[in-house]
Amino acid sequence: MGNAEKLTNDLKSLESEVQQRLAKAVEEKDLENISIEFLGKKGKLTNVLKALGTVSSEERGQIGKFANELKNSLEQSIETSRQHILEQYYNKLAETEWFDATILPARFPAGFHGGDVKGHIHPISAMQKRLEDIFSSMGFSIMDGPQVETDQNNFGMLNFTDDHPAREMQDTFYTEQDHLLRTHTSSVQIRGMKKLKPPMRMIAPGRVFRYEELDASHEHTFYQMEGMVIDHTVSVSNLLHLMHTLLEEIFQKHVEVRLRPGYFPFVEPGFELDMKCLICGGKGCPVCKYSGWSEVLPCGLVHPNVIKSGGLNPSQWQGAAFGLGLNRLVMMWYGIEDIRYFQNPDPDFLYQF
Ligand code: FA5
Repeated sequence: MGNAEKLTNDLKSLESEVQQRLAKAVEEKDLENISIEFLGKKGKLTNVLKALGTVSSEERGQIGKFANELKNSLEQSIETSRQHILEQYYNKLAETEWFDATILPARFPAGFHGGDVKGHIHPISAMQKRLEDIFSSMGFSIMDGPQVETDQNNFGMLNFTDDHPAREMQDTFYTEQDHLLRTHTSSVQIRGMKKLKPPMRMIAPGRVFRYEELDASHEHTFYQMEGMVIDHTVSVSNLLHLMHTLLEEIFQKHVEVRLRPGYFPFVEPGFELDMKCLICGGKGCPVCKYSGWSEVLPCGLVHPNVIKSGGLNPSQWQGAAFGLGLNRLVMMWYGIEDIRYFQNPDPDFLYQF
C-alpha cells in the first residue's frame, strides 16, 4: 500500500472511531473529550496528518482537502450529538420536574389556596398606618420626601456644618455629588416647613439607609417616622407629653420610658427617649444590647438655625421634633428578637402577623 493510500485509510478509520465514540457519549463532557482527543491541536487528526510530508504534492492537495472536509463533518457530528444529549436531558427533566406558575408554594398555610386572600399588609406598613391614623386624629399632615436626597436637606440645613463630626454618627451611602440615600426622615423637616404654613404639625414616615454594621437591632435599610410641630411657643413639656401620649396610644397600656440627654445638631435641647424593652421585660437581651431599654424615640426642640433654614423667623416660631424608629417599635410590639427578619424573604416570617 502506498503512503497516500495508507494516509487516506487512517483518516477514514479516524472517522469511524469518532462515530463509535459519539454513539457511546452520554453527557456533554464526553463530547468535549472526543473533540480534544481527535480534533484538538495535539489530537489524533493532527497526528495522522504529520505523514502528509511523505506523499507527492498532488496527493497532498487531495488528501488535505479530504482531511478538511472530514474535520468539518466530525465537528458537525459532535454538534448533532450535543443537541441530542441536551434534548434527552431536558426530556428527562420534564418527566421529573415541571413548572406551573399558577400553583402556590406548599409553604402557604392551609386555606390559602382556595381563599380570596392574596397576601397581607407587612407589619411595618401596618404600624405606619396605625401611627398615621393616630397623628391624623391629632391634626398632623402626612408628608413624603425622596429617598435620594440632597446633602443640604439631609445634613446642611439641619445645622450639620461640612466638617461636623456628627455626620459620622450616621454612616452615609453617597450616590453622586451632593446627593445621598437619606440617613433619616429628618430630611423632610425643611421640605415640611417650606410647604406647610406655620403653625403646622406634620409626620413623615419612610425608608432610610445607613452604612451600618448589622446586628439584632441594626439594619442598613430601615424605617423611621419623623414628627414636627411648629408654633409660636413650644416647650419641652409639650414635647414630652406628646411622646408619652403617642407611646400609650400605640401600645394601649402604660409604657415605662426613660429620658436621657441626646445630641443631634438640629435640636436643642435633645433627648433620647427609651422604652423598657418589651422583648425581655427589661432583663436584657441582644435587641436592647442587654441594657433593658430600647432606643425608639429621639426628640428635642428644633434648633433656631433649622427654623431659619425652613424660611421661618426663629424669634416668632419655635418647634419640637422627633424621629421614631419604626422597625424597633414593631419589634417591641410583636416581640421580634432580630431586626434582620424584616429583610429576610422567607414568607414564614410574615405569616405570623
Ligand atoms: C435620628 O435619626 C434622628 N433623625 C432622630 C431625631 C429626629 C432626633 C428629630 C431629634 C429630632 P437616630 O440615629 O438615633 O436619630 O435614629 C432614630 C431611631 O431610628 C433610633 O432610635 C432607632 O429606633 C432607629 N434606628 C437608628 N439606627 C437604626 C438601624 N441601623 N437599624 C434600625 N433602626 C435604627
